Amino acid sequence: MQLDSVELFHLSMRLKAPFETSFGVEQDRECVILKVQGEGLAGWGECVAGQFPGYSYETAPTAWHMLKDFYIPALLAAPLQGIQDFRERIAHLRGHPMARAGLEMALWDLWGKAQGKSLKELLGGERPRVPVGVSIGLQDSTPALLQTVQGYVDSGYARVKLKIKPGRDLEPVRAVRQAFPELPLQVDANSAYTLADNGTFRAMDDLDLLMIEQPLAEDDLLDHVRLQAELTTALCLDESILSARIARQALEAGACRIINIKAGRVGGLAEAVAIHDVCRAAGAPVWCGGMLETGIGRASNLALATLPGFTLPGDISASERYYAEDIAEPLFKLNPDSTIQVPEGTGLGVEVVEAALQRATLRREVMRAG
Ligand code: OSB
Ligand code: MG
Repeated sequence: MQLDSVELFHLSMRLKAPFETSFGVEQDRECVILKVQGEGLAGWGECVAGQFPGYSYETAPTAWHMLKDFYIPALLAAPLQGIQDFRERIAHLRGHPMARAGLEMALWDLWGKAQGKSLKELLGGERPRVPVGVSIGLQDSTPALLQTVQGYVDSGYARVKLKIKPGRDLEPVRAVRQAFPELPLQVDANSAYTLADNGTFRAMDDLDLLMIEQPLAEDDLLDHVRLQAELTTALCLDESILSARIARQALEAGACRIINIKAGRVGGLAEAVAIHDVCRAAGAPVWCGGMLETGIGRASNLALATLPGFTLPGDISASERYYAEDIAEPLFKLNPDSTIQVPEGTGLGVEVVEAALQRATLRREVMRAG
């Protein structure tokens, strides 16, 4: 396929409510949107690197640099033979998974449109809709948290994830468990603890949680093995799982029993599928994580979550949970059974609303082939 151009958009979008995690508060979410054009078609991708390096070392500006100076020139250097061709061309470039994943997503969208296939079909997905939950940021008080949880339960979310950090863990999580005894509930620490905090997690063992997500540091598989051995609750790794190889090693070592898959974190949808396959072979359940995506990244997450190993609800909430104005249509709505419909159209199956995209754009640049 002959490619003509790649366009980059650095976006800032106001969240409906600030999203607080153990690494900081986000009110205006940044990302880089990519538009790849060729043979009369356009493919869109979303790079989930944000404003500051809290979740990972990447930021929208570091991703912009990697895309502009390395990944896009490599892509535009020759006609595209397929996704694997692109992956091979950039394989010698180290790191920056979110940057490469954003561009790869645009190629999947473009490839799907060229082949007349949906991303779900291209990835080998099966289901027409996927079970979802909601991820709730740290709240200012326990009463505020209870009210927020009630609001999401009332709007139909059948699984809730609570963010925790040291000093804001046992008390609020216990309160939610007490108020919602039957609610499928899990927590996410975003790497904020050390093994010295094992007492906190042992106490959580009594709260009937689905899982405890990423309690310890990203580069600390060994202490996760130790912590998992002390708990009956399953650990789930997010930040630590950067490739299919690490996923295999984490499961083999017993560092976790569940894996959160995010295409951005692992360098793209192809690697995400490879992680899914590793986990499926090992009998470990996976679910699709989220990075507060726009409709573009949300469509990609939904397609990924149709693969058969995604047996747990994803952090893929309805569009209205995030932004007053999204940049893609149609908006994703929550069904009464806490599922979301997966787009049927070719590629990602969404249309970008160019006026909304423009309103959110901080800077924009076009790179052309040859
Ligand atoms: O750790 O899963 C996480 C958002 C930003 C960065 C990291 C995480 C999250 C979420 C939000 O939990 C999930 C969503 O997109 O709704
Ligand atoms: Mg997480």
